Amino acid sequence: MTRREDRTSSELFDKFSYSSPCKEVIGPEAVLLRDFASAAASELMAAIATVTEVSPFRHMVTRRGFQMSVAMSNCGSVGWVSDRTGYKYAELDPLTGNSWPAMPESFRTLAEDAAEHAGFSSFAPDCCLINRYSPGAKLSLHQDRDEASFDWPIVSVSLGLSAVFLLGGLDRNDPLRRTELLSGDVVVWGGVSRLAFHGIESLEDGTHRFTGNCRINLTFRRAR
Ligand code: MD6
Ligand code: FE
Repeated sequence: MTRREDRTSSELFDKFSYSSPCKEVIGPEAVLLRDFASAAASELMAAIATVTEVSPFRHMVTRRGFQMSVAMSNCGSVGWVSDRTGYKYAELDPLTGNSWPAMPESFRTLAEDAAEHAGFSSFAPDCCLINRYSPGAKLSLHQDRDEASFDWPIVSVSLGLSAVFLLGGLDRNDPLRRTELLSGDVVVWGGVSRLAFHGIESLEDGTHRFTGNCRINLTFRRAR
């Protein structure tokens, strides 16, 4: 850890160059805001229940026909979906044939505040992908690259059971940094890390007061 006196003034003014108690740098322009969502967690859980009554969690299939271990839903003006034609953003929920539920205000406010806090101003997400991990579920190393522009950051909120987040570089073979994400933690990344490879290790068994035996992740993006 660099001592404050050791830093050059340009580093001090670089909003991404140093960690503070609640802001941990985990990569270039990638920060972990520990506990940022904890105060809102109950409200978020209630909103997740409301959204998923309308657009239920489901296991999507990949282009190759494999069923994903993570169950997913969405809210916002578009939703991220995967099927035998590939990955895309869709205005309608393929399961219900209706629009996705609107993004709850509690979701939007949290995502915009987190982005601002991390140094990305004016983030206006139009999609929130809701991921549900049961023990054994995982997300293989991937890039988030289905959005129209990579100029906007991604805000990722963890609730319930903890998980190990893997963050690499722009090349699939770059070394991975492992970070344990706990309930209430928020990861924000963009800029030079926007297309970094990342994933979630297989979820360990456990019980959490908010979610029971699962982890829920909210991933906010500007898709269009
Ligand atoms: C998850 N997150 O945390 C999966 N993508 O369950 C992601 O895939 C992700 O956390 C882009 C940016 C941040 C993320
Ligand atoms: Fe991702």
